[in-house]
Amino acid sequence: MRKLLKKELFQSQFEDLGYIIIDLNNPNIIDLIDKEYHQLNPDDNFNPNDGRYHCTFIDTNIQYKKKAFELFKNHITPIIKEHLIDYDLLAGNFYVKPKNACEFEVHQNWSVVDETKHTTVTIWIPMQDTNEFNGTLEVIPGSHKISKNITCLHEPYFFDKFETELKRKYFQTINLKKGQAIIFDDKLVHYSKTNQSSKSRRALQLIAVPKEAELLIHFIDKDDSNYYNIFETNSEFYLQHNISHFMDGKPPLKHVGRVPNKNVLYTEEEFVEALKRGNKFRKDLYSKDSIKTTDLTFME
Ligand SMILES: O=C(O)CCC(=O)C(=O)O
Ligand SMILES: [Fe+2]
Repeated sequence: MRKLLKKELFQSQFEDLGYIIIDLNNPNIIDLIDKEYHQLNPDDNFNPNDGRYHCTFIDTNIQYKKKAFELFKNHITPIIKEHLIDYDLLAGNFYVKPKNACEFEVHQNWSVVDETKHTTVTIWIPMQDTNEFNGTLEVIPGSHKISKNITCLHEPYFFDKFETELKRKYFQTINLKKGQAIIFDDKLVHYSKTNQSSKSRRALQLIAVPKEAELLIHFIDKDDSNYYNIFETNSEFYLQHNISHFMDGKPPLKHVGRVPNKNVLYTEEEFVEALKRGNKFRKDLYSKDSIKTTDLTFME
């Protein structure tokens, strides 16, 4: 896996922990984004009911999604350029948690490239100070390098058998000030708790991908769950669609490959062991030479 962060110290922190915390070079962008945010009109009004949260990708208003993406491109591209080596913005979301909105489930972000070759990252930027009380992000340091499961819609996570224990023992709360951001490996296990404050907790999530990576999305094959189907994507796909459009696992995209489903569920003991051996584990996982997508069916 190639180097991705320009600063040496950040690169080694990222490899070790799966995330880094940065101070924005220009903290005023949050106020600029805030102004533009108030001009946007998502169908759920940034305030879905039933204790849910707003996520741009899930919203049904395509015009809103396009405007939000323009805003992200304008304001976030300089941050990507400053910190990451040859990365592009793939997609962006506002995550707005109204007061009392529910917990965001423990998860890893979707696999949007061939993860045996490339690392993708999320840049998460809060629009106010965040802490445990208003539902900030919580992460498990080191958890980005211990599983080669493909992450996608409807598939179990490697930790599903012991999620309660996971929440009780292993998370670290990421308290951020307005003007700071976390950049994390999309394989890092993370979640956020209920917003118990009286205001909405607002944040931006930007997904950045290596320029050289082929952009993919994975779906379990509904006819044979021993396999994944792989489709080609691009930024436009995330603007034009939302999850409800491909519940059947058959998105309107070019089919580019099929790989065996080798996902495994760990026990808590295996998870603890894997965390301890994380560095070696990652080397073994990612030392294979590049494989073309069309060859993936033969992957061990
Ligand atoms: O904003 C949140 O609470 C969740 C964000 C998240 O899951 C992400 O940025 O990948
Ligand atoms: Fe996430």
